Amino acid sequence: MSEEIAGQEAKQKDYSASSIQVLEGLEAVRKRPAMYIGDIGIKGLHHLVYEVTDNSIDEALAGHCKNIYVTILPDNSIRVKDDGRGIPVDMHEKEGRSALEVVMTVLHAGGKFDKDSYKVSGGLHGVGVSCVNALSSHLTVEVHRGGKSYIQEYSIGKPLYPVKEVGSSDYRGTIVTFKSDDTIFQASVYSFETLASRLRELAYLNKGIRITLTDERDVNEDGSFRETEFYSQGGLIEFVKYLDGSREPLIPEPIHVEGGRDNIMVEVALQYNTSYSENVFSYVNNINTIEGGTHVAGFRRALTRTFKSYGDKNKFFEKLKMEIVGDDFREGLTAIVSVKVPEPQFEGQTKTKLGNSEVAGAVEQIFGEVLNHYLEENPKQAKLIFDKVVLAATARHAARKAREMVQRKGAFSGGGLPGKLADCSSKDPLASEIFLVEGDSAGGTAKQGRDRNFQAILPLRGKILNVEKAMEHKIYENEEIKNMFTALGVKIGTELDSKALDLSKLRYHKVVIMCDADVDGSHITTLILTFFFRYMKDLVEKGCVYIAQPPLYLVKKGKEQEYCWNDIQRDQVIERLAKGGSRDSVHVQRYKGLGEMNAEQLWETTMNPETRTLRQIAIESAASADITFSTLMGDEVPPRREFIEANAKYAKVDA
Ligand code: 0RA
Repeated sequence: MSEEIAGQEAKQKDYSASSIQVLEGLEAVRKRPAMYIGDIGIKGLHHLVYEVTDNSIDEALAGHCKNIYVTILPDNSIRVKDDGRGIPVDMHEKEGRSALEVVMTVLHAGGKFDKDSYKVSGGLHGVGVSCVNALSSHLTVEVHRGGKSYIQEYSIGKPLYPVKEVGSSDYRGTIVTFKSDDTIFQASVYSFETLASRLRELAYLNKGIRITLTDERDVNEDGSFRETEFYSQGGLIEFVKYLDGSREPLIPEPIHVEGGRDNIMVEVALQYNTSYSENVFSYVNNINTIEGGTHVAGFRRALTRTFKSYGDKNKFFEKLKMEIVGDDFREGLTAIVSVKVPEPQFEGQTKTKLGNSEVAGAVEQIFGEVLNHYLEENPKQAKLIFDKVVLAATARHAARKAREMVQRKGAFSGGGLPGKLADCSSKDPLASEIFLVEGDSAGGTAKQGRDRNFQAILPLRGKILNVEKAMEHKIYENEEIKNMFTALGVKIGTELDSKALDLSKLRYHKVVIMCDADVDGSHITTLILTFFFRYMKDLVEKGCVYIAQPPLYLVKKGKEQEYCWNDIQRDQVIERLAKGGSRDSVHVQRYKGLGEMNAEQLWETTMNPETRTLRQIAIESAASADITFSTLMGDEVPPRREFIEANAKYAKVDA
């Protein structure tokens, strides 16, 4: 490989030496792609787009770019175009080749030319565009700069020719087009929704940037493409309003803070709503820090301290019989904490927890001052918030008692397992699975069909409680929910944090929701998922929650029969079994419920690890998951209708 490159540009003295290094770098990326972009599945695939977009966002944050266009091309190539300054194309002295080529082929070379601005954005892995290049079967970069345009193409990261000038141009900017390498990625098809939700988030986090997403795979009747534009002038204020779109606000406008200290930029927006859930989303350099960190700690500290001292001073807590705690100030709170930090230190299991200690103080001071000012200036709003806080403290007391009841029962009554649970014989959680089954009758079939060595069955009675609308103590009093807690061996709440989850005694590492393949079944699945998302989020984040996929049809002709999971499959099988003859001899059975299958069929199609398909539940974005659940399961009807209408067109055929 080294000879190839050396021959190409022998006139540059250092060219071959630096190129060998480059190739080794890119080779490392191709050998261990997961180390650089997280994984080689659907997530990693989308990550490629974020890596490229982040460069354009950086250019925008430096004040040189206003528009970013992301396009999914018909063959699932991606084009990212911006109107920034264009990547420099002049000779890079040390490397002996064009700066553009260096940016595109050297690991971490991205921001090195511009010492004045630090790279603020950067996907989770922040590896830069050269990684995307290494993982693309083909990539083209086009630069429009100084009245001229330049181009270079690459195959799996290797330049096909030196950067060439291709003509004059009155445009200014960079265009990167790439096709992911099918020999590396397990997936190649992009999801419009997934890209849209990240780009929407980026638009809110970086106000003033216009981001357009176009899907050329999806042509409208008039010949135009499916397209959405994301632009936010209000930034986090609008983000909070968007997140709370289906909740009833407590105060008329979100509280908003923007400031900086020691090179750290801090922005916070928060709103209180009439619900009971806490939704604090945090970002560092546009990365969603799901594990929190010092910025969140600073925010919480300022919130508790400022509210507590204002409440004491104004005698809001006098009639309260219990001590007020931090939790009480966060019920019905939706907040976004976004910081931009020059050298972020990421810690934690998923490297999404900010470690920089100096950030805590910066956030605490900047946010605390503004919050205090807000309370002093807006006594009416302050009163609304404090009435809610006092209620929250009272309810917390009730919830804690209810929660302790569940856990005491779990710990002391003969192993504490629910009577309805048909447990498996294995005691190894890693090897064990539990099926949460809709209804006693399907539960019975599943009990007969299962492999009792490692599969447990817990039948759930009909529609479980909608936790999105219920107060916390009601949730711990609900029979089906109590059963889930005790069967799973999951404890919730500690002295310090009422929502903390203890998974150390988790009894099954696969939790499979198995409901009928009809409207009611989907509703029940959604109710159960809402419960897991709000009360056992860690379990979902660990990838332990799955949805079973029972077949929709059995197509039969004589002795031949085949199960089908969607209409397209069904039609193909009918065609095949009819063998060119009449389709009337072919018999199609539509399964509406699990109950229509016998134990053997249920095992064979839905439960047997050798033949079944499970859908693993992953949280792509905490913010968009929150929107989905609050809109679908919350109180307000109009946003729900809008959501369903907007998504109906794109719902899967087999959903
Ligand atoms: C470094 C320096 C300069 C521009 C960029 C990077 C740049 C990179 C990307 C990646 C995607 N779009 C981009 N746009 C710009 C320019 C420095 C100068 O012109 O003085």
